[in-house]
Amino acid sequence: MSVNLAGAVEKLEKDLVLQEVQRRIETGDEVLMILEECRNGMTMVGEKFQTGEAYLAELILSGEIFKGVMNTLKPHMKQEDTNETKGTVIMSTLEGDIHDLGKDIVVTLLEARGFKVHNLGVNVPVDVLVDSVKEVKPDFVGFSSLLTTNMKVMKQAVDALIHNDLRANLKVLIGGGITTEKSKEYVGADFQTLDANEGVNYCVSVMEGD
Ligand code: B12
Repeated sequence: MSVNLAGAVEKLEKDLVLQEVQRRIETGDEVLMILEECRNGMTMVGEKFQTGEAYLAELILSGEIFKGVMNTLKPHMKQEDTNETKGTVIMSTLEGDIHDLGKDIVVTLLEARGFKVHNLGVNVPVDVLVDSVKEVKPDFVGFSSLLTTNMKVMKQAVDALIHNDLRANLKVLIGGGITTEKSKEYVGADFQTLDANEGVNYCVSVMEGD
């Protein structure tokens, strides 16, 4: 019998979530569909946190459950059969924000599609990002952001790239729960999405010159 995955994540039923994810893999369900359902559950936990029905401990637990889901799904993500690097990406969550689950999905999918990814981690200061761009000369810079307060830091980062004459040679993409088309304009990014796979498809299409 099929279990409501988002509901099980919302109720923080770790064992049930992991069993169901395993069962869905065995029955041939799409990895990205499974991920999306779990993400919906995380959003529900977030809503409960906002209304005071859940506490920080529940947020932490939901994060641990999601990491377990990722560990189960990772070996089943399709690896593109190529030795050629499609392009280079620097990914980070900037200063003030430590959410990394979405960022790490993007990193995994990019690598699976043949991109070389420099994952700078979380809470990354703008000057560290700029130094890394100078050194790596990536085709793309990706920011993941889950906090409204982080929006201005992403803008500072793009401004710093412009100031250092680095912006023209790369595309900036942003994603993560709080980002919107409007924030893309504010930050000065080229692309925004709430869907990791869509972000990867964007990178592929830029590299293919579409
Ligand atoms: C889990 C969680 C945590 C965990 C994070 C664990 C971890 N290792 O990441 C912990 C417990 C640490 C945490 C802490 C906090 N959190 Co929190 N957290 C969440 C929660 C429930 C889920 C986030 C998540 O991982 N979702 C699943 C992932 C897969 O989704 P995603 O990030 O959106 O990623 C997808 C896409 O957006 C896309 N994507 C993501 N990034 C990128 C980047 C690029 C380039 C691309 C192309 C695509 C892309 O790909 C992914 C898959 O498709 C959210 C609720 C929510 N609505 O999101 C709150 C939430 C983000 N947290 C919130 C808050 C307030 C906090 C705290 C301030 C709480 C506190 N009082 O301490 C702290 C902040 C600490 C800090 N300085 O960063 C608020 C933010 C509100 C706001 N608007 O600013 C939220 C929205 C909860 C709420 N509704 O109030 N949190």
